[in-house]
Amino acid sequence: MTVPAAEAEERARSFHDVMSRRRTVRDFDSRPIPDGVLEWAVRTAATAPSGAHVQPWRFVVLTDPERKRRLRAAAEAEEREFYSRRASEEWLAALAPLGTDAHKPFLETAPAVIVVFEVHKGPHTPRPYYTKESVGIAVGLLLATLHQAGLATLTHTPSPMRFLNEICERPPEERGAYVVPVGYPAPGARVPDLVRKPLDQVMTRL
Ligand code: IYR
Repeated sequence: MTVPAAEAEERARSFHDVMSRRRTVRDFDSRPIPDGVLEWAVRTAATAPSGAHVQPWRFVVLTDPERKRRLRAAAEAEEREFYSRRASEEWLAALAPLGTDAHKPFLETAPAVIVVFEVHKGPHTPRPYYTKESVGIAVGLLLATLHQAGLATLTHTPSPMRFLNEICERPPEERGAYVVPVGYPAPGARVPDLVRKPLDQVMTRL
């Protein structure tokens, strides 16, 4: 891609201006996702660099209400354990400003939920390298594309995630890594009052 040097900063700034308006949303309405958007978002995610170009990702798009209901039930069971037993006091205190709890209605109300799997070595899959890094970059591109198309996302990470294999019909060499509800925000959806760190706190020049 050639961009004249004189336009480089402006191009970078305008992408920043779009991305700086991305917020994680937890309340979705049932407005459908326009045709083709999810496919383009997954195609874009799959342009991510990956260790040895093994492309160790699989994106499972759930739109069937019954499948989403099962996903919600299984995720909420794990989250009840997390909030009542597994999480330390320190962790719960860090989450308090987000107002999260074991209820995950967005897994049903969002018109689509993309479950992202990391593909590990299996009978028909090569050994991947830097799997977490590769899939993390792919998910970043997925979120950026969906935001650019005007859709909201939530990066949800129930833990542990083994239950995702059965619901998504994926083999054991694939491991659920991210659950990403996608849709339009519900009217009046609220987001926490967050501040992003200024450049001098995130960038060092030497
Ligand atoms: N997975 C839990 C808890 C949770 C953990 C972190 I770190 C967050 O940033 C948000 C939530 C949940 O989804 O509620």
